[in-house]
Amino acid sequence: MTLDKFWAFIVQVSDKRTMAMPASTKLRTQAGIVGAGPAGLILSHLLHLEGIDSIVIEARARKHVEERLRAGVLEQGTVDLLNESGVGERLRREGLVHRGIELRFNCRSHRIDMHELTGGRTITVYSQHELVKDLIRARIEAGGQIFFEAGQIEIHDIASESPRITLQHGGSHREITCDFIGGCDGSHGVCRASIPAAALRCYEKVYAFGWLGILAAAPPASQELIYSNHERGFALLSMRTPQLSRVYLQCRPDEDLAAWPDGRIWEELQRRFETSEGFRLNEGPILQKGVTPMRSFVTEPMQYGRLFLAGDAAHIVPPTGAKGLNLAAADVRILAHAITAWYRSGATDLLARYSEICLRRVWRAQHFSWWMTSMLHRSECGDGFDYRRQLAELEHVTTSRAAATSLAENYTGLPFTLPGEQL
Ligand code: RFL
Ligand code: PHB
Repeated sequence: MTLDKFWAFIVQVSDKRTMAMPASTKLRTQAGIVGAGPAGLILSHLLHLEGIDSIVIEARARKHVEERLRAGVLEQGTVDLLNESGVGERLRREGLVHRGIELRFNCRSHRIDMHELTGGRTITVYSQHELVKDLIRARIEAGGQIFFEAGQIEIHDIASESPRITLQHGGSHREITCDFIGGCDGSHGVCRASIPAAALRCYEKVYAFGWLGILAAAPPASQELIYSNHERGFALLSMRTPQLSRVYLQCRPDEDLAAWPDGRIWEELQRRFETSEGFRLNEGPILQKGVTPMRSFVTEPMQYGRLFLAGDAAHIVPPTGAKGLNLAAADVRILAHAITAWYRSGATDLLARYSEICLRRVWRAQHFSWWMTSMLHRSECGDGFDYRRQLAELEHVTTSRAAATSLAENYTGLPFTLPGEQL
């Protein structure tokens, strides 16, 4: 082959390659954030307020994440964080502020006055998907970039100073180089799985039950949440608005929804909430139903190189303590402080302590969530010992001010900065 023919051949081959390859875009940002759930969106928002740019990459469509029915209870500290960072306008208008909860057992109701016991702390009931809508709108209005419906998301070089995220988006291949990656992609995402297994220790507890949850077009029969321990199993009355009840009942983790027509769900719920005074739930059309299995899970550490895990990507709690979203907010608040300190002064101290600081709160919430779960759910085996033990514990919590105060402090949320922590 002559030299001319050789070069013609090379050009032909490389042309074919270019045609076969999808268009590729290289992007650069300071923080690449995987996941547009509460953790990823709050992180992106907090960084933006500090003048730090980020790109959020989300596997699902915007409509999907804005309609996904999940948490409802926000701790005082989470509400304060959202208000102070300027995204609390609708939350203040539409959120339902609660000063207490009810514990129900032996067909009797006992109110825990959290507001009085904690010196004025409350919780706010506001749908997670409404919060997600508020955060997405705030990011987009501020010019933030969120790539919804991204595919083939992979992260690379996390042990280096320039980690990368590659993905498919809008028909083209994208490569995002950044200084930090926020791994906010929930419990089944790619981030945790990208850390070498030998660098992580995972702790897990799987429960023998789950929750069957419904959203019903029926005014909640109580203004406050009711956690009911019943011999037939646990049940929880919550709400989304004064017209919408959110109700859960303990079921098997693999419960078949087909076996639960609406009539059976209401009948079972009425039994589990019964009181000697004849309490009745308000019934109405069931708009959504689903089953959630329950587990406790913690990854240690929550960091590897320049990848920082936050929220459900790092830890899962059973929902009985209403802590998951609140932990996600607490994680990213610390991460935003740590990243900001690095850009301001090159300080690495907070980044290095990120895991340790978060994990103290995570394990506190793990204990509280496990404790609430074990006090309220029916255990399948045994001769009734567990049930008698639960009744003794509930009796104690509802008659001892010290025990009730402990529940109230944990439920409304411990202060964002735990003793000895300086941010
Ligand atoms: P999320 O909300 O799961 O968001 C992760 C996002 O990442 C996306 N994703 C990916 N994106 C890109 N690439 C990938 N490979 C990806 N894989 C996944 C997902 O589509 C998603 O958009 O995690 P985050 O942000 O850490 O937030 C955690 C909370 O969602 C969760 O802890 C709470 O919902 C837990 N939870 C509750 N928490 C509370 O604080 N208070 C409550 O009252 C409360 N109630 C609940 C709950 C969770 C429940 N279920 C359904 C598990 C009640 C229930 C029934
Ligand atoms: C909810 O409203 O979805 C909710 C409330 C309290 C919990 C869990 C979930 O403990």
